[in-house]
Amino acid sequence: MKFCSRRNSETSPGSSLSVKRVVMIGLEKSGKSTILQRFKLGDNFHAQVPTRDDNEYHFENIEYNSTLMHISDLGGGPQSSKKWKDHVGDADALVYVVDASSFEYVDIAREKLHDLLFSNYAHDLPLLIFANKQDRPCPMETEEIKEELDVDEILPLCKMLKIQMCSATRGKGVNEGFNWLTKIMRLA
Ligand SMILES: Nc1nc2c(ncn2[C@@H]2O[C@H](COP(=O)(O)OP(=O)(O)O)[C@@H](O)[C@H]2O)c(=O)[nH]1
Ligand SMILES: [Mg+2]
Repeated sequence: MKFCSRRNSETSPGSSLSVKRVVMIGLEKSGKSTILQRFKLGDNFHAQVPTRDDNEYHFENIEYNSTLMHISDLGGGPQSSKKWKDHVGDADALVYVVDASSFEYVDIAREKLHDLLFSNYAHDLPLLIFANKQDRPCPMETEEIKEELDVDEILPLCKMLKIQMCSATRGKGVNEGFNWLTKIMRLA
């Protein structure tokens, strides 16, 4: 898939829309596609909306808060963290999705996130971390996610960082996260 070449400060012709490129990553099944569908469809979302094969890119243009976001969901299969590095270079912001109900995979989620940020491919970008699946029993909340992902260590590598608890299936927290992101990107 080709990525649009519009950059940071560009505005859409004839409007005051600012155009931003957002890259969404995270382990397979963390809920990336569901978050994107929920954000796109709002209350029209229903859980049966099929999410894409994780080896495929999923790409949406979504206008929100006077910002036209080109959001690419890069997939999260075993090989995908290699391709994350190829695609974050042009990004204006990163969204990292974690399944907050999965204690089993949170170590891998931390490793992949740190690996990407310390690789210098994704330097000094706003980072929104969605702690998804808050509707499931005993999910990790903000403080626990902060510890498990060792957020203090990656904080200096990001322009700004926010952990947003959400449930994509219930529609809680998704808009709040993107609300923060659009505000931060407009300041950048
Ligand atoms: N309980 C619960 N399940 C979710 C939530 N978000 C996604 N899922 C489910 O998790 C599975 C993986 O979601 P998907 O969006 O395909 O993950 P992706 O591989 O990261 O794109 C699907 O069965 C979703 O219905 C959530 O907020 N709560
Ligand atoms: Mg997906």
